[in-house]
Amino acid sequence: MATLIRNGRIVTAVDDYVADLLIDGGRICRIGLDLPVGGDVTVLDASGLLVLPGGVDVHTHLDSATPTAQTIDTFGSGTVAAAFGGTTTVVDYCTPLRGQSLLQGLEDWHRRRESACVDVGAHMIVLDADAATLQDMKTLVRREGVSSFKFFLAYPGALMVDDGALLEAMRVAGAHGALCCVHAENGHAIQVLVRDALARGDTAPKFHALTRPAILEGEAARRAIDLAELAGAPLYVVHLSTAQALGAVSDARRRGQRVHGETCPQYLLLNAEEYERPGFEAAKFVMSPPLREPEQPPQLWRGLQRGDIEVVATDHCAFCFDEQPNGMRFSKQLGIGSFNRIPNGAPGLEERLSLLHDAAVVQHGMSLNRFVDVCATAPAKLFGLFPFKGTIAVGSDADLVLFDPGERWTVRAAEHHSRSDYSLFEGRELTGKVKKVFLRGQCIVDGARWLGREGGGRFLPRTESTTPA
Ligand code: DUC
Ligand code: ZN
Ligand code: ZN
Repeated sequence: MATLIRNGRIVTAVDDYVADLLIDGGRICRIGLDLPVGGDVTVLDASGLLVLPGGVDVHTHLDSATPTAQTIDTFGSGTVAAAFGGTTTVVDYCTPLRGQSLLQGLEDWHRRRESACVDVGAHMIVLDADAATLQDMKTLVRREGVSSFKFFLAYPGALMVDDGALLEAMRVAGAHGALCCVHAENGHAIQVLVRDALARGDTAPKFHALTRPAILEGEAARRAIDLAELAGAPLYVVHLSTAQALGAVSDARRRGQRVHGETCPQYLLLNAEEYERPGFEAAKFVMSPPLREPEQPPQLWRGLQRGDIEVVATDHCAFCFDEQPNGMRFSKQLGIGSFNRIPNGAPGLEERLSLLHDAAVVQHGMSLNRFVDVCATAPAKLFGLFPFKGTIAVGSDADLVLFDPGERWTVRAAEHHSRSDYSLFEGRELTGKVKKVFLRGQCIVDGARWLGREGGGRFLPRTESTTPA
């Protein structure tokens, strides 16, 4: 059944105009003024609403084992949250178990992602660089549609790769057109600071942040950038949270190196003052990198403004605060008495578009085009999904969001769709709300009503990045 969206204000990364849009067979098939309607077409009036491409969130950890706990959102629950927030494409990090091959890790990930309700792709986390791993990396790019890899410079003994392995794996990625993603924090140096803090009896959640200083993000980012240059590989630095790491990215870009920057709403909108909350409450904000001193977020805003930060993703890595009803395995309570056992991460998939619209467009004067770019188009291009995803054009997937730019609402965990029992942004008033969401032409969200289907999401095999240097 075809659908005609009438009179919406269509916004892409480059255009902003009022027109009608015809969806058929899951694709956008016509855009124009006063399009004629046949009898079998559902007509929807979108006057006063923005018509945006479905959001593309390229940084999530759904149903994933982390060094301290299991993330609480399954692909089912996490992608329902995504959909209600206007995100129709998720690229999730597949974490293989230690000792498991990358291909086996991907097979397990595919089993878990079957419940996805929006379209999903996978990045592969690489833990070492033995011959089998390097061979699997090539197979992943050529055969499995996994065209990006992530390396952790933090979490020694769990996820961290050493510099030699990083260089070797980056060489393979670079030679096969894959993008290298890096978590930039110096894991060994952090280990020393954590050991000293615990020895002093400094066990409260705020010591998580104090043992992961900004300088160690800057150091790791510079190191990763230098090694990527040596390896001839393009680099994408995830979740930038400091001027130090951003400076490394900006310097490299100025030299002409292919380095891209991502940040997340929490680093733009929150700061380390959250760690002063009483009792264990501060654990809600324990994530890596941590929230930073109040002088850092304005620097990230400047990085976003000048284009050195191209993507805003969520790093949705959700846990519960309370033990009940989902059990200790998913709970921040694991870290009572030792900050280094608090699961690292927080929910955020559902609020990204509205938070960014409110903070960037309404408060910081960002254009709607750039808003669409950082939330959908740039990530789709960088991660080999464009033009099927990330834009509104004839032939593109009909992943669309009808968005009311004037509606005010308040973030409440009690109303969100993640299985996490809290929100980093609880009580925040936002301007701009998702009204309807289409996934390949199917309306999956209509106001507060869920019309999607568990398993209705498809796997997205990805190609090389289409973003020029
Ligand atoms: N890094 C991430 O990218 N996500 C969750 C935790 C972490 O350290
Ligand atoms: Zn990370
Ligand atoms: Zn992450």
